[in-house]
Order: sequence, then C-alpha cells, then structure tokens
Amino acid sequence: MVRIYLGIGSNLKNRRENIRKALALLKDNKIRLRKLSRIIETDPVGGPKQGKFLNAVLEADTNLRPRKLLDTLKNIEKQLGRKKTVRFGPRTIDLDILLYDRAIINSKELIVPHPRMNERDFVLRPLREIAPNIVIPNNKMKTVKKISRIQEIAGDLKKRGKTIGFVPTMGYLHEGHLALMRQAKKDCDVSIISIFVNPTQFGPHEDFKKYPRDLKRDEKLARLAGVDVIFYPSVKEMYPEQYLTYVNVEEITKGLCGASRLGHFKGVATIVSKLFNIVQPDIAYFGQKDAQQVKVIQQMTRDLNIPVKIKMMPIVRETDGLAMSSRNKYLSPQERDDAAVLSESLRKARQMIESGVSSSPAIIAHIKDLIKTKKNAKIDYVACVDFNTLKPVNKIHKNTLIALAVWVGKTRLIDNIIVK
Ligand code: PH2
Ligand code: MG
Ligand code: MG
Repeated sequence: MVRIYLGIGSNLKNRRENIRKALALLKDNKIRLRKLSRIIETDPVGGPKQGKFLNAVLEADTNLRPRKLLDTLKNIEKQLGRKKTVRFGPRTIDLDILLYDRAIINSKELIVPHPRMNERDFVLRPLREIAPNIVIPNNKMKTVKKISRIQEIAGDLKKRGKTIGFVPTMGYLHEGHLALMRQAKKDCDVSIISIFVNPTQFGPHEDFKKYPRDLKRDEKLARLAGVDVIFYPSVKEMYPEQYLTYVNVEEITKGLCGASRLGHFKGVATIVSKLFNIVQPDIAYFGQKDAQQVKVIQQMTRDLNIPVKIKMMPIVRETDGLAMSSRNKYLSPQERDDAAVLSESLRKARQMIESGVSSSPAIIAHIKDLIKTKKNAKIDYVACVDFNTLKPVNKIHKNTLIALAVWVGKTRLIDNIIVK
C-alpha cells in the first residue's frame, strides 16, 4: 500500500453531490479513504469566467500503480459526466493526483507532485488541514552554480519579505541532512541548501579527493525534502585565484577535533561565513553530530555580527545506533559492524550517569574499554567537556558534552551525547 493525496474540485451542476459520488466511486476502485478535508468554496483560478468551485483534499491508501491510478481517476470523471472543455475551464468533477507516496514522476501523461499545487490555495489549505506536517516535494527546485545568481535570488526573496532557511552540506546526502532540510522548510518560506566539498577544511592527508560526490542522487533527495534551491558552486567560484581571507575562531577550536585536524575549523568558519554572506539566511541548520562545529559557528556569527539564527538538530542514527555520516560509505562490512561500538559506548555512558556515576575519568575509561574490544577501532579522543566552553570537566553535570573520535580502519568517525 502507498499513501496518496488527491485533490477534488467541482463547479458544475450539483457540486456537493458530484463530490459525494466521486468519493463512493474511489472506494469501489480500491482507493481506501483515510482522511477527507472540509469541503471549501473557492474562487476559480485561471481559465474563462466561471462559477465558484467546491474543493477538498483527501488522504488515501492504494495498491494501484501511478499510471493505473490516473486511468481510474479519469474513468471516474467520465462516469460522473465530465466533458472535455477548455484548459482550466468549468467541470462537473476533477480528480487530481497531488502526491503519490514520495514518488517524483515526470512522464508525458502524469506529473507528480502536482506541478501547480504549491501555488494553489484551494489545494494547500485543505492539504494542511489533514496533513499539517507533510513535506511537499519540490518539482521546481533549482540548482544554481554562480554566486552572483544565488545572491540575486536571495536578494529578491528578502525584498519580498520571505524568510530563508539554509542547510550547508558537503553533499552525499543522508537522512541526517534531510531532517535539517525538512525543518528548514517547516520554519521558513524558502529552503536553500549548499553542496560544496570545501577543500580548506581538509588537511593535506585527509580525504578531500575521495570524499563521496553524487549530485544527481543529491538533487533527487533534496527535491523530496522540499528544497527550493541548491547552491552548487565550483572550488574556483568559492576560492578564485588570489583568495587571501580566512576566519579563525580561537580557543574553542583547539581541543577535541581541532587538536587532530589542524586548520579544519578555520576552513569551516571561512566557508560558512562566505555562505552566510552569499545566502543571507534567517535560520541555518546544523546537526549535533558535529557539536564542536555548531559551537564554532555560533561563536563566529556572534563575533562577526552575522544576523542568522543557528539551529542545532538531533543526531539521526542508523538502526544499530551508528550516527549517520557520508563517510560511513567508506566502511567495509566488518568495519561497519564494529562502528556500532561508538554509539553503544555512549549509550552505556548515559546509563552509568543515570545510575549515579558522575566522574568524568570513570566514564571516559569505560568508553575506552568498550571501544578497545574492537580490533579495527583506534581511539583518537574521548572527552567530557562543558558544552558552553568546550573545556574539560571532571564531574559530569547538566550540559556536559561527551564526545569521541575513533578511527575504524582508515575512516575517522565521530559521535557524541549531551547530558540533559
Ligand atoms: N481547478 C482548476 C483551475 N482552477 N480553481 C479553483 N478554485 N478550484 C479548482 O479546483 C480549480 C481552479 C484546474 O484544475
Ligand atoms: Mg485540477
Ligand atoms: Mg485534473
């Protein structure tokens, strides 16, 4: 069974009766109604001068494939006496596929999500009523490569009073990124993401060259998460010849990942500053997995007076607990199994704390012992720090960040929890 959303409209003859009959026929055709919005009267949009419509949206489950579903709806329209007239003209009944599960269909006969649904109040109002949290896939998503173009888009949005939610990424999107994108779309009028594997945040012996890249795949996923614009610049576009300016956040970049990845946070602060200046977001979204990065960016926006709100979202995990990361792709099957020890050890740490242990050295020792049971795993660091200052603490308290970095084979993985 797949979840579908259909739009219903009628503005000829007995409109309410037409809708009632259509609902009965849907049921006869293996389309199982789950929710029906209120039926609202709406002014006609487009087409010739014509009477007001009654509109509704329904949520249903079906086994019919998209093509078959379309045929079925056309048949029902015919049975209820719909005649061919002009485009957007009056009709006894109109049944439109708005959404078909998470499918994106662009065939000659059928486009899903419905290409005009985002502009139509007579669709959006009833849809929001029955599915307030739904993320509408974006058929009109743009991919933009030039800074000048994205600045135009952002400037135009600002002028029209639209809010911008921004998710900077290095691509190879996973569920963690998608959660940020969905949140951006919920909070703001427009969502923009960037996909840019930033060379300045990789050390000379790190994985810049082999970092996974797949724009086509990312575009599909972003579209499903309702993203409006992907900013996908080249390295030359972001760092042209004679590029000389870097942003360095002091102190909080020295410990944790900063200690083993020299220059990493300088690269991060630089690229994120540039992106904030270009995109001018109202809210920017980051995952808690990179907790130190969140702190660095908060500090940077505060120190440089960049008017953006930073929102940190929870870590999204695989079923065995492994924190989602594009780098998980590097792991061999054996390493992938062993990698579960990172989150497992943090889970155990949380249990110890809940049962009354508060000594950081005891917690750290326990985590290290667990990780050492995996022979593919090599500890970079395990630390308990205050999440405000990122300074080590001896006693675990509210707002302690327990963070770790572990090499699993040739892949460096990180994970953390924040004690509540
Ligand atoms: N359908 C159209 C064109 N315009 N306007 C309203 N208010 N309601 C509709 O269902 C409608 C429309 C073409 O499908
Ligand atoms: Mg229609
Ligand atoms: Mg139609």
